[in-house]
Amino acid sequence: MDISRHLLFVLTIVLAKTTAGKVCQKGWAQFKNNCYYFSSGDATFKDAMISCISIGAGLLEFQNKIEETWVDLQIKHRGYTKGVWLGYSDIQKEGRYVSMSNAEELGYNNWHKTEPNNGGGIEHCAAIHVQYVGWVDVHCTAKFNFVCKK
Ligand SMILES: [Ca+2]
Repeated sequence: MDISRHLLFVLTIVLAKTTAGKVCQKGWAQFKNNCYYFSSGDATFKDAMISCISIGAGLLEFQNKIEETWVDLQIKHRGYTKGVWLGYSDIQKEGRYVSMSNAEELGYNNWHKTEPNNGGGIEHCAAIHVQYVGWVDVHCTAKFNFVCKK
């Protein structure tokens, strides 16, 4: 293959990849440019985090309300009854919640009106509580469902 044909070939592949966008693997749901894995069982915050890392993803963190609304619809249909872990923790400094992915303070947040309240002085992990509107902080060894995002 001469050089111009070779370049055309490469360009075609690059274009095809860009225009096709991201396609999620089997077992993952897609929303815009991200893929989401919804757990079938529950786990502690640490085990949920490890599970997500082991499949090349991270615990769920939200960019905005639209994304949270989509996830909320998914978890309602999956019949999650307790909660869903979020990749946020204040274990380094009480009351300062940061993202597990970059240790930065949250941009978008949706805390329940009385949360985070560090109940009993032992709540350092964030979750969506299915029965509340908004997020709560809870004990990190609680067992919740989780969503991995990549
Ligand atoms: Ca709490």
